[in-house]
Amino acid sequence: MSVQAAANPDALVSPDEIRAQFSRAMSAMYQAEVPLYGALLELVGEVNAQALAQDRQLAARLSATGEIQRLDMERHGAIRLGSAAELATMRRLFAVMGMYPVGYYDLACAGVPVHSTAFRAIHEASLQHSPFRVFTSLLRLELIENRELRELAAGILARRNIFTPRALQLIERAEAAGGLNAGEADEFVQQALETFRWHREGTVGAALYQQLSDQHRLIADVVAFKGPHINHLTPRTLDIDAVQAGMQGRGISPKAVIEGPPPRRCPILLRQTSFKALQEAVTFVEADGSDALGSHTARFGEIEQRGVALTPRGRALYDRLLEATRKVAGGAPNEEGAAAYMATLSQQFQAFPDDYASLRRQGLAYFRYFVTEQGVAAKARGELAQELEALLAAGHLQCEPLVYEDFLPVSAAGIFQSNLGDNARDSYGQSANREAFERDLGAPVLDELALYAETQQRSLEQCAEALGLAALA
Ligand code: OOG
Ligand code: NI
Repeated sequence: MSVQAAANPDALVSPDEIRAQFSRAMSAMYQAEVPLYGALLELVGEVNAQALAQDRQLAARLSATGEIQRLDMERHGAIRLGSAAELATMRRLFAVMGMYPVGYYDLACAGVPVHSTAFRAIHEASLQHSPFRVFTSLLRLELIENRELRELAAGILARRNIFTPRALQLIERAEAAGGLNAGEADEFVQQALETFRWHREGTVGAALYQQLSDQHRLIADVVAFKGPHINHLTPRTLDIDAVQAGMQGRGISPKAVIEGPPPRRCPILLRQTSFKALQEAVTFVEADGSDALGSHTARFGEIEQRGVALTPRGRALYDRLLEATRKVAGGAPNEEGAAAYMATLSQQFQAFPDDYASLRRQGLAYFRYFVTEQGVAAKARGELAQELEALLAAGHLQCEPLVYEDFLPVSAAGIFQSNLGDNARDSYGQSANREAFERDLGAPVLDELALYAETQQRSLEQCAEALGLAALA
């Protein structure tokens, strides 16, 4: 309990603190549920320590932005929801922890019948406190062709309740009171955790499970279970190639291809790789109450390396080069084509500048600006440069890459597919439907590019103020 809470038990706990607490509780639960996740955390910890020891520049950069302190607590999770009502309540649950829906991801075009958003903190100070995020997908039952099965699935989903009654009460309490006190926050974290827990017992019989799974494995994963079990938690590494190489040595076998951009000196956006979903024993419950043993594969492990956030211009270049790579490679990468794919990817991305100065000058990436000691001294001497470029050149200001906090649709599709086996299909056609998603969510999703631009702008304003200068642009 904090000093403040001890003095006044009614004082509200900050949503950032509730999120940090929840993120720790979630990680502990998942380590107990999936021991391989614990092994992965260990490996990532070792690789990160080594990367920092070997690259002093990297260490200095991460210290300047504060990322070094959040590195060990950095993780994202993913869940899949079954109905509009579940999504709308989930939005309210995450809001208690200061997490808001950012971005819209259409996965149907890549053959996965869901669309998604990412719940996360949106201000740099909150992200610094806890960067925890959850990639949240909503199943699109309307994409199931078989009408009878579609209606059956909708009926099953309508009858389940994925939130505990006390969690719902505490959400209402937080909304009415503007937050939760320390006692309520503790209880909220425990109650919210229940929604993401793995349940061994299915909600349907073995035959119906098979039928759902034959339509799409993901449909069975959502419809045949009591709740949206967390399906992976992903730590952040500073060297994904080293972790990928180290995984085999620990009996973890990763997918063949790392999603996202190729290895670079200056990492951009996000690179991700996963290990295959585990086959887990489940119990199916028949209509007559008898049960049958079966198995289900859903939960997996993933690691990621985050790089600088790109501007709309940088993102357009990224999308173009990725598409060109896939064209040359003849589609999404598979196991046999992995090496050739990576070679093509690296070749295509030679067109993407790989030093921070060019990324900044060409308006391809976002940065944060900081006043240096020389800047403070120059101000005291009255010798301060006045313009941004001159301030940077004189060493009065320093800039650091702004880290990408979101996801990538093509990568996400690759992660989904690596866990769906051979019955994955090509596409559900052009069926992105952001309006429907926002209607179901009960709110618009935020534009991630606007958030990065705001953070960059705030850092410029802080520098101008600290140096007593007119606005910097
Ligand atoms: C989510 C897959 C996408 C990512 O990090 O892009 C993902 C899921 O399997 O539910 O995890
Ligand atoms: Ni993920």
